[in-house]
Formats: sequence, structure tokens, C-alpha cells
Amino acid sequence: MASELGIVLRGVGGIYDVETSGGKVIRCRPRGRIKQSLAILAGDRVRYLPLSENEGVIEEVLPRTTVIYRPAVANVDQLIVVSACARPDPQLMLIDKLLVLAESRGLRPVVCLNKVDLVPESVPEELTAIYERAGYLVLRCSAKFGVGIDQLRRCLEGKTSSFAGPSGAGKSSLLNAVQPGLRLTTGKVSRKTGRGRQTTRQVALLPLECGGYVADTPGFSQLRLDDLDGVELDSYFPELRKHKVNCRFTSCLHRSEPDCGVKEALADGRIAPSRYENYLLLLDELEQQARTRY
Ligand SMILES: Nc1nc2c(ncn2[C@@H]2O[C@H](COP(=O)(O)OP(=O)(O)OP(=O)(O)O)[C@@H](O)[C@H]2O)c(=O)[nH]1
Ligand SMILES: [Mg+2]
Ligand SMILES: [Zn+2]
Repeated sequence: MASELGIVLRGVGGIYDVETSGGKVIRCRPRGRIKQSLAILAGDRVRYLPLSENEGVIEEVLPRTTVIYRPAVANVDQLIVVSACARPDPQLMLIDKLLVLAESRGLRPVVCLNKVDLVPESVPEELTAIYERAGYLVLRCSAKFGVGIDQLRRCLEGKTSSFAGPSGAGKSSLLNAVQPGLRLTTGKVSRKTGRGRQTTRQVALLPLECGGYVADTPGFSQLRLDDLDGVELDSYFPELRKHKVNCRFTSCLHRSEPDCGVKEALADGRIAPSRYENYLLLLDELEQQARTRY
């Protein structure tokens, strides 16, 4: 039998669900030599040899257009950074790190603010202002009340996207609202700690009825930006990238250098203070990492 092309939807214990070009899902094991050389991720395009109606062997993983490891997905076009407006409270640093991750890996970042029903309107408005000023598309949703779901669906339509964000933000709930047939399991947010309960345990790429795919992913709140160089960090903040042309020094890191275009833009409100502060914290973190690496 000739080999065929498919897309990995998920993997559990070394067995992968592969969607065939005909839209069927078959179970595949990788050939030994692939098993050792690289991890196969949800979203990977593979060449497999069909063994029976619903089984096959993965022979080759095709080159990836994009890849990120937290969450671990390959070939996605967009990263939908999900944050609740409350329960759990938004973590701006995590949002900014995820945006940097997307920018640095060539994924289009989108910000999705969920649970607008739990807070006064001013909360999503202020958060939206931060990220729209940076140039990002910001969606405001309530999975519970169906707010913003049409807009989210339009954003996902025809593309391959991945959700990312803390446990309890409502990633699975949003996807259930976009496509009720998915019936993804959702979990309660703990009253005591205000944190989610890690309900989604693994990455699963889901084919969408509106066309395209979306990965539901496990929540996390710690993210380390490895293999990034501090000097290139400003290029992953679109609003810093825009204003650094006005810096006197091309090597300006926008800390305390004179005639800094970024600090000028910050002073007159064209850059949100939280974004600038998180840039500085991340810059310190990356420099620290570089010093301890050898
Ligand atoms: N009030 C309100 N609650 C919501 C909304 N969206 C989700 N929830 C609730 O938030 C809790 C967590 O939702 P999940 O969809 O499981 O969150 P998740 O981001 O998938 O979490 P993990 O899988 O653990 O990463 C559940 O109790 C949901 O019912 C919303 O828009 N408003
Ligand atoms: Mg989930
Ligand atoms: Zn500068």
C-alpha cells in the first residue's frame, strides 16, 4: 500500500490520532526511527502507511511551518491568548509572554478576554485598551452567555489556531460555545485559591465545522522564554518596534538611554505602562538567563 498524508490531532502514550485526507481518524504508531529522533506534536503533518481501515504507521513528519512547545503544537497560524477578566484574575505578564512567544515564532497573536459577565464593563475596556494600543486584535467574550462567540468563530474560520492561557480562563468553554458538538470537559475554578483545576490534560487539535482547526490546550501559568536574545526582545513588542526608530542609538534597549523614542511614546501614552514594565522585567530575565547559560 502507498503512504498517505494526514494531520496529527493528538497523541497519547505513543499512539497518535491522525486525520486522513478523507476526514477519517485513524490510530497510528510511529516507526522506530522517528520515535527516537523527535516528538510528534498535535498539528504535525505526517506521511503514514495505512495498515487497516483504522490503523497505520507514521513514516515521516513533514517540515513544520511553525512550532511552539508550551503549549506544544505544530503548524498553527494563530495563537489565541485567553485570559479571564476575573476568576482567575488576569496575569498581564503571562499574556505578554505568550504574545512575545507568538511574535517570535511567527504566529499571529490574538487576545481573547473571557468572562466579561463577571466584572464591570470598565475591566475589559481597560484591558482592551492596553492590547489594542499595541496593535492586537482583542476579542471580548463570555462563554457562559454567548457574548463575542460569533466574532471568535470568524477569527478561527479557515485557519489553524491554538488556544493558550491559564487553567480556568475558559478555553474549553469558549470552544464548546463556538461548536457545541465538541463537548469538551470543563472544570470549576477553586473558590479558595481562585485557580483552575487543570481540567484539560493534553493538547487536542479539533477540526472545526466552520473550516480550520483549533487546539484546545492545558492551562499553565509559568512560562519561560528560552532561546530568545534580550537585544531582540523589543522587536517582539509591536509598539516598541514602531517607536524605536526614533531612538538616538540603534542599540537602545529603552532603559535609561538618552533620546529614547520608546520612552517618549510611553510618556505621552502611546505605549501602555504595563507593557513597558513587562518588557523591562522580561529583558532582565533574559539577560539573567544568558549569564547563567554556558
Ligand atoms: N462566569 C463565567 N464562567 C465561565 C465562563 N467561561 C468559562 N467559565 C467557567 O470557568 C470554569 C473553567 O472553565 P474551563 O473552560 O474548564 O477553563 P480552561 O481554560 O479550559 O481550563 P483548563 O482546561 O484547566 O486549562 C468553568 O467552571 C466554566 O464554567 C464565562 O464566560 N463566564
Ligand atoms: Mg480546558
Ligand atoms: Zn529606546
